[in-house]
Formats: sequence, C-alpha cells, structure tokens
Amino acid sequence: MNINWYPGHMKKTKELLQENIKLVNLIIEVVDARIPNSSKNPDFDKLFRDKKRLIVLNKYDLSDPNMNKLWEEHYKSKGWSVVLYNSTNNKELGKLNNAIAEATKEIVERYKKRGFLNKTIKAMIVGIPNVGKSTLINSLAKKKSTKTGNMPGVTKGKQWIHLAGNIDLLDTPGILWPKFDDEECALNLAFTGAIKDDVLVMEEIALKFVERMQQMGKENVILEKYNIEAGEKPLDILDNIAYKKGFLINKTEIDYLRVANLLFNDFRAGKLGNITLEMPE
Ligand SMILES: Nc1nc2c(ncn2[C@@H]2O[C@H](COP(=O)(O)OP(=O)(O)OP(=O)(O)O)[C@@H](O)[C@H]2O)c(=O)[nH]1
Ligand SMILES: [Mg+2]
Repeated sequence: MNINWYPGHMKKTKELLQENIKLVNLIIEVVDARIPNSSKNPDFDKLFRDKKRLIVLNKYDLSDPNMNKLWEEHYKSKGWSVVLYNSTNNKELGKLNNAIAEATKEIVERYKKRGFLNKTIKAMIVGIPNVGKSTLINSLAKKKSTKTGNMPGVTKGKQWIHLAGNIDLLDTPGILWPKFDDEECALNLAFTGAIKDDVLVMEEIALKFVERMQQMGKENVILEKYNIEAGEKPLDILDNIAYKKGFLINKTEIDYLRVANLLFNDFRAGKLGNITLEMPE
C-alpha cells in the first residue's frame, strides 16, 4: 500500500514555520496521544533544534492511561517539557497553563533581569493535521478564536491570538512530511484521521485496522462493540459487521465503505475504548 499526502500548502506551511521561528520563544508541539511517535513530524527536530519545546500529548482522553504514563516519561527523558492534555475539557486548562509557565520560566527570568517585567511571550503551535492545535488554542483563549473541525486541513494560514497573561500564540496549519518511509506510521496517521480520507482507500485501511487490533490482542473490543462472531481473517470481521448492520448493496454485495466509515467514526470518537497504537522504544 502506498500512502502519501503532501499537498503544496504543506510545503508552504513548512516555509511559514521556518520564517516565524525567530519571532517566537516557545514551540508548543501537539502530538496525538494515541500515536505519539507517528504523529511527531520528523522534520521538526531539526527545524526547532535550538528552541525551547513543550510537547502536548493531546487527546489523551482517547488513549490508554498506562501508555500515557510511558510516553510522558519517554519525552521527559529527552529533555522536553511534556503535558497530557484534553483540549475539549476546559477543566484541564490549569494543567496546560502551568506547563507553559514552567516551560517559559527561564525566558521570563531572563527578561526580568534585563528590566522587561511584562514582556509578551510568543509561542508557535505546530503539529500534524487534525491533532487538535486550534482546539487547544481556543481552550487557552477561552473562546472560539480559530476554526476547528474533525478533518485534516481546517486551518489554512497562520493566525496570531493574544491571550491574557502576556502570551501570544501563533496557530499554524497541520503539516506532514513528503514521504512516509514506514507503512505502520502511515497507517497510524490514516486510522486517526491525520491524512485526508479522500486520498485513501478506506476499505483497505479498515482491513489493516482490524489486522492491527488482532495483532494487539484487542479484537474483542470490535466483537463486543458490534456484537459479532470472531473470524479467522480480518475480512471476516468486516463481513460480520456488514451482515449485523445490514450494510449490503442490492441485498447481496457487502458495502465495505460503509463498514469502514462506521469503524473509523467509532474509533476516532473513542467508542472502541481507550486505545494507544504504539509504545515507546
Ligand atoms: N477527544 C478529543 N478530541 C479533540 C481533542 N482536541 C481536539 N479534538 C478534536 O479533534 C478535531 C480536530 O481539531 P482541530 O483543533 O481542528 O485540529 P487542528 O490540529 O487544528 O487541525 P488542522 O487545522 O486541520 O491542522 C476536532 O473535532 C476537535 O474537537 C482532545 O483533546 N480530545
Ligand atoms: Mg487547525
């Protein structure tokens, strides 16, 4: 399977990130807690080498709590600030504000020594598409300052948002990288909705998803959710879901696209439970 999605606007966004590095003190890199490795753009480590970085493991309400701890420790051990966050829950805001304050402590101290007591901290939010960057900004701004949506490619250009407490945030469009060398990584991005469904054959992706769930010993989650029998092959599971739901074309042919859409709507909304698809090395 050959999965790639690097439209022209992503190349432009990379240039935009590059141009704005000098203007910011802090990089807030948002990753998906269900796929912390696959959702980490490998270009960023080089691009932001010399900047203070805060990693937000976003959507941790959808990922496995035991894995969350492992990933948090993993990134801490790399010397980055880390916070587990749910951008859709305003009760968690304090946690993110504390993490930002902690990550910018040294910068604020340096400003103070030079006599700048209320200097604005500028932070740039970066990450792959659909990971929750704009939702996170809206949570910090306590209002809808920037457009969000459950599909990749919602934010089209850069946008500065001024927050109380002397901080400016730069929202940026999500970007991937030109070529996925690793099929597992590409599939993880497809499963979670970071790659536009339109450029994928969702029926095949669904098959790969069932296969992965089987490999992880989580096939039961699917069987229980749809109240179906186990099957020998991943395709049997898709068939069983289709028969159970009556997803047939002309009463005979299985409508695999409908099955795929159901499966991914449920997985992406957390209706298959808290699932993390990869472990730290
Ligand atoms: N469950 C859950 N959903 C979230 C969280 N953060 C964001 N979402 C949802 O994820 C979807 C994508 O959010 P956006 O904020 O638009 O993502 P983005 O990173 O700005 O995406 P692009 O602008 O396309 O790059 C939306 O449906 C949000 O409601 C979270 O922490 N938990
Ligand atoms: Mg956005």
